Amino acid sequence: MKRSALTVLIFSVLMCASQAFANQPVLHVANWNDYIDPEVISLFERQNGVTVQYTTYASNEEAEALLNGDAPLDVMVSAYEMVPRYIQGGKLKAIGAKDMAAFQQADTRVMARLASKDTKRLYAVPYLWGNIGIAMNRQKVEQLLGGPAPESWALLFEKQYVDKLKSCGVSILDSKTDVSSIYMNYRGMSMVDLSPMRTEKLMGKLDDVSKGYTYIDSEKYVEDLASGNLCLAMSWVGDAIAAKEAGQPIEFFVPKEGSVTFMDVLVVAERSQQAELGKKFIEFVTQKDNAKRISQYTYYMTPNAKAHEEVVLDAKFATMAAVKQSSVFTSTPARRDAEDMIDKYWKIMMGES
Ligand code: N2P
Repeated sequence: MKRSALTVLIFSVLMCASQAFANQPVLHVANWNDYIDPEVISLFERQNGVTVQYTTYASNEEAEALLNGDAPLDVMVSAYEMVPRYIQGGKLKAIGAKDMAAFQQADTRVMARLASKDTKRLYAVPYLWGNIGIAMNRQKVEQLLGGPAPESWALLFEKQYVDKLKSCGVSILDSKTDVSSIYMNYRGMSMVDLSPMRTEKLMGKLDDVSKGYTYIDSEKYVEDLASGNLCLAMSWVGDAIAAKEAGQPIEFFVPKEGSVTFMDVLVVAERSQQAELGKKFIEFVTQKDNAKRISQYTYYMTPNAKAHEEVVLDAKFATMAAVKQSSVFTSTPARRDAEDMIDKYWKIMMGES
C-alpha cells in the first residue's frame, strides 16, 4: 500500500474511533479528592460504553458551588449533613434510593445514621464513611515538644503546642462544620446551645492559634504528609493511612476528647439529563466487589457490610475501623446566630476577610 493510502486508511479508522467515542454518552461525576479507585471508573466506562467526566473538589463549599452551578453534573458524592439543605433547595433528584441494592446490603451502623436526614430515603445512597483524627509523625513532634505528645486535640487547638510544632508543619482541614464541631466539643461545649457571645470568644481564641498553622486545606496536606512537609494534621482517616503507606512514619489516632465521624453519600443532581445512567453508576460503585476495591484503595470504610468484613480481614486496614463508636459524634452546625459568628471567624482564618 502506498504511504498516502495508508495515511488515509489510518486517518479514517481514527475518525471512526473518535466518532464512536464522541457518540458515547458522557456521565459527569463530582467527588472529593482521593476518594475512589480510578480503575472502578474505567471498568464502568468499558462495561457500559460511556465516558465519565470526573471532577474533584476539596470542601463542602466547593461541592455546593458545583451543585448550584450550571456546568453539566449528574452524580455527586456529598457529605451527608449537606443533604437536607440540598433537598430543600430542590437540587437533588429523587432516585428511590431505598430500593437500590446498596441499602439492602448496608451495615446496620450506617443504616441507623442514615435515618435522620433523608427521612424517606429517596435521594441519598451511602458511599464511604470514617473518622476525623490526628495524623502525626510522633518522632518529629516529640522531639520538638521535648517529651511525649498527649493523645489530645490540644496539640492542634492550644497555642502552647502549635507554636512549638509549627516549624515541622501543622495543618487543619478546610471543613468548617467539622472543625467547629470538634473544637467546640474539645472546649466542652455542645453545638446546639452555643450562644453567639461564647462562640465569639472561643472562635477568637482559635483564630489566634491558627496563625501557627501552615495552612487550612484538605487536599495539599495529603501530599505534604506523605513527603514529610507536615508533622501534624487534622486528617480524614484514609488520607493519614495513605501518607503512611507512602512511606512516612505517620500514625493516626482519634484524640481522647472524641471526634467527628462522617458519612458521604451519592446523589443525582436535579439538573441531570441522565438520571438512569447516574443510578447505574451508583449501583456500580456500591456493588460489593467494587465497594471493596474502593475501600481498599482509599482506606475509608464501605457501608457494604459484606465488603467491609472482607476488607478488615487484612490488618493493614484495621486502623480505619478501630475507632470506638462511643468516642465519635456527627458534625452539626450551630444555631443560626452562633453559626453566623463561626462563619465570620472562619472567613478570617481562611484569609477571606
Ligand atoms: C478524602 C475526603 C474525605 C471526605 N480526601 C470526607 N467527607
